[in-house]
Amino acid sequence: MKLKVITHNPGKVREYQEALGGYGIEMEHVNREYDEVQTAYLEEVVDKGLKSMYAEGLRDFMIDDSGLFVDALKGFPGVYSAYGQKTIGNEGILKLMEGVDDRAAVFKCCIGCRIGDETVIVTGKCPGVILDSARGDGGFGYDPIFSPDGEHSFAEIPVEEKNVISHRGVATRMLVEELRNRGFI
Ligand code: ITT
Ligand code: NA
Repeated sequence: MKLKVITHNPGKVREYQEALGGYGIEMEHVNREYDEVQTAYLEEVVDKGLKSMYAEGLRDFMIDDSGLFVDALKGFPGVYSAYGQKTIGNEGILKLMEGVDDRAAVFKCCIGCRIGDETVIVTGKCPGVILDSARGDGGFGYDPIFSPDGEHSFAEIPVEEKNVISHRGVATRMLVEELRNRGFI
């Protein structure tokens, strides 16, 4: 089966290929954007995105809206994570977190998939902490400042290891489960 991944982010496509390739799903990168509604919920962004692209005539595709939700920042950057990355970046988040004791944060990934007439939407989470400084040069986005165990950042571990625990890894396994239940794989 071939699934189009609608994203500007090749890092996501790499992670999906790594996670879903073994199930005979081939990912095809479609580098474009879709209308992202303004809302506090990733699920709503994904649901609306699926509908608008289906209306455009797209078939057998998936999107993922993800974000880093920092407790001490009341969930910021959250649904604004892409904007936060482009503007203040990792240095900006570290600055906002200077001297803050509560370092807790959670990465969330909502995947929406439309195959034939069926829609699957799942959300995976990965709790962790914001480090004091950026570490590692792997991964993408907020990976250097996020640590699932308080020690290593996501940018310091190989993608196969990140997939085992990451929000996207968790969401991907939920997606596989759903696709299996519905007989697609
Ligand atoms: P598309 O919307 O085109 O798919 P994007 O990178 O803008 O790509 P999101 O809106 O889903 O994707 O991502 C929100 C931000 O969160 C973005 O800046 C990413 O860099 C960051 N992000 C998402 N998943 C991440 C991960 O696994 N590790 C590090 N940062 C991540
Ligand atoms: Na997005």
